[in-house]
Amino acid sequence: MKLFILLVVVVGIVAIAQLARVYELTARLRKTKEEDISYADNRLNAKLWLLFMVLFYAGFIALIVKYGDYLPVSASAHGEGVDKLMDFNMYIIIAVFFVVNTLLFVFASKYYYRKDRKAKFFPHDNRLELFWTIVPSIVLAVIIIFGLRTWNEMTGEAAPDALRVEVYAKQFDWTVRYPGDNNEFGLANYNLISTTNPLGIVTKEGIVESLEAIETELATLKADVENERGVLLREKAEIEEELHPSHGHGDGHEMSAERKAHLEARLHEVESALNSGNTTVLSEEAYEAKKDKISRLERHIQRIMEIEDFSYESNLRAWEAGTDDRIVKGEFHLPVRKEVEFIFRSRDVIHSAYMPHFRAQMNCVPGVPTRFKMIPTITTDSMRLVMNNPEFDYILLCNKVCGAAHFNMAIKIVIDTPEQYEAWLKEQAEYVAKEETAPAVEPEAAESVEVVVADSQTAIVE
Ligand SMILES: [Cu+2]
Repeated sequence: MKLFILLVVVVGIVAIAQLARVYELTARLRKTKEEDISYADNRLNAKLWLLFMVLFYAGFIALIVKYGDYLPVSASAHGEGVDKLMDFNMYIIIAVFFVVNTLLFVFASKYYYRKDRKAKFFPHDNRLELFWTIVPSIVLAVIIIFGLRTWNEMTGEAAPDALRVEVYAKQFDWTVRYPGDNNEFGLANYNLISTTNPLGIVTKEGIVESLEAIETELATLKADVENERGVLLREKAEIEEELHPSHGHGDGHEMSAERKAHLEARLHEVESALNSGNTTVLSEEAYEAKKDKISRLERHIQRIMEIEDFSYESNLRAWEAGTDDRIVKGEFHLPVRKEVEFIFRSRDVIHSAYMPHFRAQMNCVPGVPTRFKMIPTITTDSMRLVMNNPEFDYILLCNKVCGAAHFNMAIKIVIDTPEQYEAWLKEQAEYVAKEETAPAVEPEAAESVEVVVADSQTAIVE
């Protein structure tokens, strides 16, 4: 079938080329120049112009009928406002589209070239200028005011009893955090991000654990660097040279007893390290890389200590707030008809949380939490009935091209009745309790998750 279409297209192009050639030849026979266009030609083109306008409009209307309703009914309270805004804009755009195109085609058709007619010279008209300045200004002002009002409804202050939910983006998945019984999120700090603490929640236990992990790594690295054979041998040679100069210095400068004792002690250390059998042999690059890693880890420790320094007492409450946070992956639930305030964070690059059924989208920016509020109005079960699709699920997608697996960055949203929601929430483990058990990761996803976490850890240490 594809081959057939291709064949038709090729034959068509050949036919048009041949027709053009025939036309050229007949023109030469008739002794007219190619660029001389006859009255009949012009009139034909004028008519075709109108015909094209009709076909163009017919195609446009057909597409609107077929694809105009591309989103299902809005499932959030503000969604109606967004849809109205969208429709209002579309009506204006479509009206302008018809007016402008009709003028374009009809004028081009009506005023085709005729020898006996001269164009009117019409350089300026104040009334016209006023008209096409004032009318668009008013229309744009209305669109902007209407838009701002809808925007403010979505981003305004949430009610004090609103449910707060944190949506955390990273390459390439979503993590959702619920504040727990105190309705207060625990502090988070990127220096504490690890496999067991993907959001970097600050707790005393977490800080101790992170510091221990870094110290262990640091100890291994330091041992490797300190026992490098080549470096030790060089140091030994240097000390020996200083203690027993092979060429007399001749400046009569005597070494102090203190310095001598220090050098001898160090020489002893170096020799016993060399004889210990624990020496390492590293290339210059590997040696430098390890030293580099040591200084990065030391800086990391420094940064973690700074969290602790950061008015420990006043933050103790916030630290404790984190212990009952609930962290979920794969899907998250929200109660119907309850105001939800979303807080968005990102670990690595800009992502965008897009919830098409709720007519909501917000960028997730590293270092800058963003937010908006919404009220879901239709439960997943009801929406399945509305859509006549028992498989239907709400979804939150990444809508910023954020990297190789961007296409796969989605999380299911389940809108529950308040009772279902409470029951679900109870099943979700609290953060500190969860820490003791292995992190819940689906077996088939485990490998990729681990790779991502390892990557981001290096990124953080760097
Ligand atoms: Cu993304």
